[in-house]
Amino acid sequence: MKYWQPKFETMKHDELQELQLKRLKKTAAAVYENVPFYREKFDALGITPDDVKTLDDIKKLPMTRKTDLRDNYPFGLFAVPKDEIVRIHASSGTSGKPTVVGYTAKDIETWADMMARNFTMIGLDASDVFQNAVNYGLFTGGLGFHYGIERLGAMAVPSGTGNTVRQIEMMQDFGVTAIHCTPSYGLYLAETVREMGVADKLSLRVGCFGAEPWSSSTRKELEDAFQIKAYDSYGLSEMMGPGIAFECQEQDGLHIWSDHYIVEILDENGEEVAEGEKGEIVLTSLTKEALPVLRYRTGDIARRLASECPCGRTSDRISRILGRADDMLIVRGINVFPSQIEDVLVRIEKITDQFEIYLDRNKKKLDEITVRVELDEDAFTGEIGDLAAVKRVVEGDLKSVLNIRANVDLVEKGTIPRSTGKAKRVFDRREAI
Ligand code: DLL
Repeated sequence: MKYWQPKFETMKHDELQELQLKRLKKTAAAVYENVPFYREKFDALGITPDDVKTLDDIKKLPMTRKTDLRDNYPFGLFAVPKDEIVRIHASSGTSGKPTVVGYTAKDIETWADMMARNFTMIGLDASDVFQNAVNYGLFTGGLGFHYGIERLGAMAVPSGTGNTVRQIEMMQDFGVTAIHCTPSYGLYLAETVREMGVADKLSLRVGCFGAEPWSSSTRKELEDAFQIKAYDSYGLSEMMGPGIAFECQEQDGLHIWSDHYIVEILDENGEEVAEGEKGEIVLTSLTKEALPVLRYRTGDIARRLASECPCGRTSDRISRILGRADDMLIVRGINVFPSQIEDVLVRIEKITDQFEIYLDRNKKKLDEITVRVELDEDAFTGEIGDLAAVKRVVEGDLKSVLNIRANVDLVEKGTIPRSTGKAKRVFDRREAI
């Protein structure tokens, strides 16, 4: 089967727009009626839901930020009575209270179908055995994927995270054909598969990776290590969780499901960027019942791609996530994205794929960036000269991409903690001095 919900996946552009407008009007009315936060925002802007007459009128609507969910913790933005909520999830974030998100029974259905769409799109069906190696808790990646796997009719292996050797044994014993995990955990699994020498005993053909940024070099690394096709999966709790945007077999950008979300790509001032330019993804949910969200500023940076795709789906499309508005490091005035550093390191032989970035301020009050990388076991010859040579290669490659000098701290393999979920890569110690 090629499509899970062909009616929506291949809907003609004008019909899709008509559907979006109908659903946008309904969502605007629902939040105005049921969520005091939005009613106050509408009142302050002097608008009512009746002002939404065309899709372009979305620009009149208020934006929503993560802080708005925090300020209304835990259930303040829910648009239905608590009795109708059948599940909550939460994203931990780095500081303060988590953001809590809620789902009605219908929301869970919508989400499962959206996931099943994605799986069908990457060639999976009921015959597949799907290992879901992410945290099954408040994190949306666990149950979000799980319900989609069951909806598709495939066999779910809810392995969760941790015990990496056991994970790999499960892959062998159960004949696992598809896996989902974070890309950083994927790299760690790949490393362990190599150490166990069982790469040829696996039946994997497909991997879904997401929940954190990753580069095309990491894709190649994962595809080579497991002999799979690796697909990018994007999502965020506030919009449901994973599944809202996914790569198809073209592996050239993500389909973002336009019958469920409206995408805007905006600049810092909240204006639409010029066609094809990078900007912040701003999303409006069109079908969410429990927690409808207008113009959510995701903080994720991407480009809009042309919606035509050889796979036949007509949804909007976006590039992979190119960075985060708030993840950009400014070192001596130069913008540095952790993803650029990852991209350089993954391509260098003799070091592992693990890394950490430290930012410090030296005695002259200048910023220093130090990248800690691990030497591969095979590359350790015992000769100081060889170590110095590896270090020079890493320093040189980083300099040519970042345009600033980065110190390289070469450490023994296994020194950097392996993460099973979202990896913490950046340690900014500049405030400490
Ligand atoms: O990470 C949902 C998810 C689970 C997505 C499993 C994919 C797979 P949150 O915990 O709310 O939700 O974090 C959302 O993670 O705003 C991005 O910054 C980042 N992120 C998610 N997917 C990707 C991706 C889940 N494919 C935040 N590439 C988002 C880059 C991603 N960043």
